[in-house]
Amino acid sequence: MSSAHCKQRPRFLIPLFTRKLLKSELTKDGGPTTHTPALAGWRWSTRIAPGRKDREKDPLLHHKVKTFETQRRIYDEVTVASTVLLDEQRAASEIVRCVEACLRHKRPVYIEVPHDIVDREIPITGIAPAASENSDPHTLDAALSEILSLIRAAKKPVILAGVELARYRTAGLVVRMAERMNIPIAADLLSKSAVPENHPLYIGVYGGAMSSDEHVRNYVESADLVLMLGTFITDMSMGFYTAKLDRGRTVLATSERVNVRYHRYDSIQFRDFLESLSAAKITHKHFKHPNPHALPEPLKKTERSQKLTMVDVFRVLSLHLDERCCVVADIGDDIFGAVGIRSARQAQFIAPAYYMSMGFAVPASIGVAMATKKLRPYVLVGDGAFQMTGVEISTAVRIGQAAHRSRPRHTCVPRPPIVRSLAPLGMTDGETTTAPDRPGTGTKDKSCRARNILRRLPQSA
Ligand SMILES: Cc1ncc(C[n+]2csc(CCOP(=O)(O)OP(=O)(O)O)c2C)c(N)n1
Repeated sequence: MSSAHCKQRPRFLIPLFTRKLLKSELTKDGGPTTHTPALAGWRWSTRIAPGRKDREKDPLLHHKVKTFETQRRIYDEVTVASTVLLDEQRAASEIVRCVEACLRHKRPVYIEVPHDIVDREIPITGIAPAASENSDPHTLDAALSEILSLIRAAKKPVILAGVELARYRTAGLVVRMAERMNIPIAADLLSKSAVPENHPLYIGVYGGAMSSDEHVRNYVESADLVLMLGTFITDMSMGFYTAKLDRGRTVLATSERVNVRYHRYDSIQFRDFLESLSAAKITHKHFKHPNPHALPEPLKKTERSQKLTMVDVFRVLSLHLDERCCVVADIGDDIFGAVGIRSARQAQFIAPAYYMSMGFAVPASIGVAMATKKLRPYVLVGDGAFQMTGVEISTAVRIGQAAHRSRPRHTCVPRPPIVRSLAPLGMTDGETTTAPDRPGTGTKDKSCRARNILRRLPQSA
C-alpha cells in the first residue's frame, strides 16, 4: 500500500536544521496529503534547535536560511500544526496541542525545541483537553439511510478499500462487513494490501488502465455500486484519469466527508460511519470471483532458458511472499510491476504511491524492519532510485539489520532485508527482456546475470 501502511503510529523525525528540510520524509511520501502521522523537530549541529539566547540580535548562524522562523514557516506547509517552544510556561500545552493534532488528523506536526529549554522543568497543570469530535446523529442517520438503500438495491456492489482503513485501524471492520454482505473488495494503488490480499473476497488492485488485471478493472467498472471507503482520489490511484467511476454509482467515505452519489454529508466521524454501516442488516449478495487466487508457479525448465521478463521476476518474487514478508517498492517499474503481485499467502506492500518520490524504498525498508522484527522487507528498486538512497544499506548494517561481509553470518537478524535492484536484471526499460541469443553483447551479460540471480532464489515457496 502507500507508504502509509506502517505509519498508524506517529514517528519522530529530526532532520538537521534547514539543510535536510525538503528532503525529509515528510515531503518524500506526501505525508501531509496522504496522512502520515509524524512529529518533526530539528537539530542544529550536534545540539538541537538554537537556544533562546542564540536568537538574540538575530545573528548569522550556520545552517540558518533567513530568520529563525524560516524553518517553522516552511514546515507549516507540510504539517497540520507547528510550534517553537520558546516559552516554558506554554510548552506543555503546545506539545499536547501538536500531538493531539497529529493523532487526530493522522498528519505530521512540527515541534521545535531550543536546546536551552530541553532540561527545564515545565509546568504541566491546566492543560485544556482537546474537544472531542462527535458525529452529528441526524447527518449520520441521513447518510446511512441513503447508502443502505443503495446497497440493498445493488446487484453487483464492490468495495474499493482505501488507505484510511489502515490509518484508522478499521480494515478488519470493513472486511467483516464484506463477509457478512458477501461483497467483493478491490484496493486502489495507495491502499494495496490495506486488506489481506489472500482473502477470498479480494479481487485485486483497481486503478483504471493501471489495474492489476483486466478482471478487476471490468468488475469495478461494471459494478452498479462502488463503495469507496477511506479512499483518496489521486491521479495515480485513478490510473492517470483512465478510471471510469461514475459519481452516480459511488459512495466515497473518508475521514473528511461522506459523499453519496451527488450528496455530501459533513460532520460524520469516519469510524462512527463504518461501525454503523457494518452493523446494518443486508441480505447476502451474489458474487462469483472473476479471477480466483492461484498459487504462483516456479519458472519451468523451458522458461528458464528463455528471455526473462518483468512478469517472470514478479512471479518468482511471489513464490517467496508469506505472512512474514513486506514488499517495499520504489518508483518506476518496481511499483507498477508490483501492482500485480497477489501472493496466495500474504503480501504486505509499501510504496510512496501518492507522491511518487524516487529513493524511498531502501530507507523505508529499514523503517519496516525497525517497526516490526516479524517482517522481512523485500526491496524493489531501480538503478536510478538506488543511486539516490542506496547508501542507506550501510545504516541497515550498522544497526544490525543486515549482515556485513566481515561479520559472521549469525550476527545478522534472522531475516535481513533483501534489496533486489531490477537494473542488473536488464529490466530498466519496462517490459524489456534480455537477449540470450546475442552472444558477446552487454545484453547477453545482463541476461546471464539475471538468470544467475534468479537461480540463487529458491524456485518454490
Ligand atoms: C526524486 C524524484 N526524481 C525524479 C522522479 C521522476 N522519475 C520517476 S520514475 C524515474 C526513473 C526511475 O528510474 P529507476 O529507479 O532506474 O527505475 P526504473 O528505470 O526501473 O523504472 C524518474 C526519474 C521522481 N519520481 N522522483
